[in-house]
Amino acid sequence: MDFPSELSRQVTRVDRGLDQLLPPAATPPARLHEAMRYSLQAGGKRLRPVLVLATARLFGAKDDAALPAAVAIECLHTYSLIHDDLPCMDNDDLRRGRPTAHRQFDEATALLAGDALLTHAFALLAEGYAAQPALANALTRELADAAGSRRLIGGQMADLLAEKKPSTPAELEFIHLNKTAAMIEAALVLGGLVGGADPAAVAALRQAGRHLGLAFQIIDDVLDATADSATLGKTAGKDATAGKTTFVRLHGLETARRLAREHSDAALAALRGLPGNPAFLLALAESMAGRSR
Ligand code: GRG
Repeated sequence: MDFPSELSRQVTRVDRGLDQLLPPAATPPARLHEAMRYSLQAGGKRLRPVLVLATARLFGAKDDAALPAAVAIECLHTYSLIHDDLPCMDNDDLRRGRPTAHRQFDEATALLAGDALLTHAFALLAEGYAAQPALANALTRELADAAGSRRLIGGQMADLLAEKKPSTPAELEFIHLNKTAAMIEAALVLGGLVGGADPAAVAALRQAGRHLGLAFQIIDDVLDATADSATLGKTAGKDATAGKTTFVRLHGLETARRLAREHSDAALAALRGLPGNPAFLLALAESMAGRSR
């Protein structure tokens, strides 16, 4: 398998799906729909939707069966980035190499574009899987759990509270498991559910997602401390400026890199236990561990 060309093929499928499954930019009110597309089409790495497609395919899903779920998770992820960048949270000017949504439009439009993307994610699941109500229900529950107050939103709340006082290692793990790993875990599980994975395989996907998510976040901390804003497409060095506790701050760069490696090895081990040929998923997990942006 030629990983770079396969990855670029999958990213193109996601980009096409995003274009097809989002309301056209001219839909009234056009300013809102333009803002939704502006943030979505700014060109993120598309890791979560590609994980959905690759996992669904591993379990034998037909081409495009997983596309609504893949687009849904990217909509949800993008809403979380738009809201995270708002002045009331991270107050950031740069995202995906472009001005953040509230800089490009205005704060209210950015807030509403985020709200609309979050809502649209669930509409996509309801509409895309209407012919399979049990699957639609399972996908909705999975995404709602991952995005809800105990996971993504809870992780974000804990992260904001952590700006006020140093976090313990356990608090930091709570933040990362929920703010970051929840969506990566959900991507693998959504793909598995679309492909009809059995409960044991879903549990293995969850395990892989948890470790992959932790590795991803530790690498994010390392990159925040070592890379520049142009490479990252977002403001670098923010954690240090905010005085935030990170893996790098708690453990130092060397140990953070080792922990990232350990989590990504654990993710790879869980993926290797899956049926079929997970070569693309393994290569994708490896590339997430070795990423530079
Ligand atoms: C506002 C509910 C709410 C949640 C915000 C996404 C998020 C939670 C905060 C952004 C800051 C951050 C470091 C989150 C951890 C997850 C993470 C590394 C997100 C960025 O994901 P990438 O690198 O981004 O996959 P692209 O742009 O490539 O999609």
